[in-house]
Amino acid sequence: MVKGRIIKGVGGLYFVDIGDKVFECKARGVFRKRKFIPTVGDYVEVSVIDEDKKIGFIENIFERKNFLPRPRVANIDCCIITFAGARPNINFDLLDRFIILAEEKNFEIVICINKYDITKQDTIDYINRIYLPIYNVIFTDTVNNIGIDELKIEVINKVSVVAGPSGVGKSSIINKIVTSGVRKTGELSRKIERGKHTTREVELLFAGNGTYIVDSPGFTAISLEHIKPENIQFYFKEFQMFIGKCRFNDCVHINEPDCAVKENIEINISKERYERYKFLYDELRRRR
Ligand SMILES: Nc1nc2c(ncn2[C@@H]2O[C@H](COP(=O)(O)OP(=O)(O)OP(=O)(O)O)[C@@H](O)[C@H]2O)c(=O)[nH]1
Ligand SMILES: [Mg+2]
Ligand SMILES: [Zn+2]
Repeated sequence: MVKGRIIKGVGGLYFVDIGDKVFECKARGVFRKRKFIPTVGDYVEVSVIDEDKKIGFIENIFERKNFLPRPRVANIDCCIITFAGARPNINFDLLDRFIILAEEKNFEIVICINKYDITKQDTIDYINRIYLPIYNVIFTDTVNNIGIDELKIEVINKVSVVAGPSGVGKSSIINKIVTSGVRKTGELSRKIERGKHTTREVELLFAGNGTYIVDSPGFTAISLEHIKPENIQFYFKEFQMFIGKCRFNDCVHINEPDCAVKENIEINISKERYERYKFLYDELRRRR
């Protein structure tokens, strides 16, 4: 038996990277019987059927540390939340929703603001004021290769998923990072992708030893309905050092008196992020 990692799955066939080569494997029937679907990113044990033809069977799947249903990937380390500084303009409500989802999954987070070449100074200042104190923010420009080296350093030895709205340059960035497999970019590829009804194939793209990148389709909306309104506070990173310091143990930091979170607005917590917290809390409460 050899250990490896599923990097791609196509119609019941799994490509397993075992270090120096890639084996084509089928999964043992037991997985089907248990309705357990091997997933890109899974660490597996493979029994070799043919060493030369590189064919084997997946015998065992190791426990996952996390799982993302769309794109379907297991064992993600890092999420590169990607937006464009312009064209399309940043929707900050959507950005915060991406952040909340990534925080909920416990992914490491990098905020990537692409199209730096056409980004207005006002937008740069806003992001630097609101997000730079709490997250790792990297400005990139795939036309002039700005910020790409910085991003490469962040992803070394990790599996990183690049997520964000459509047209922000996710595939363009990935093409600068990966060493194999060119991603489709631009308008044409988007049309093709939209027109297809089949599930888009997910793949761990190789970007150097132990380093993999996963592309994803553009998300225009993010649902947070599975999160209880009173839990949304735990996914606002800058609130965490004040939670537990309010007068009431179950404080949700909206109307309660002596609230440590509210007392820190415009000191350690930006008004803009707090307002978006309130908006999301209200929205999730109304839906219950
Ligand atoms: N000005 C500018 N344009 C860019 C930059 N990066 C990408 N683009 C352009 O933005 C458009 C969209 O790029 P893609 O890489 O396809 O975007 P995507 O996020 O993968 O889009 P989807 O696959 O639809 O989700 C293309 O026309 C790119 O040429 C950049 O840094 N600056
Ligand atoms: Mg793309
Ligand atoms: Zn409070």
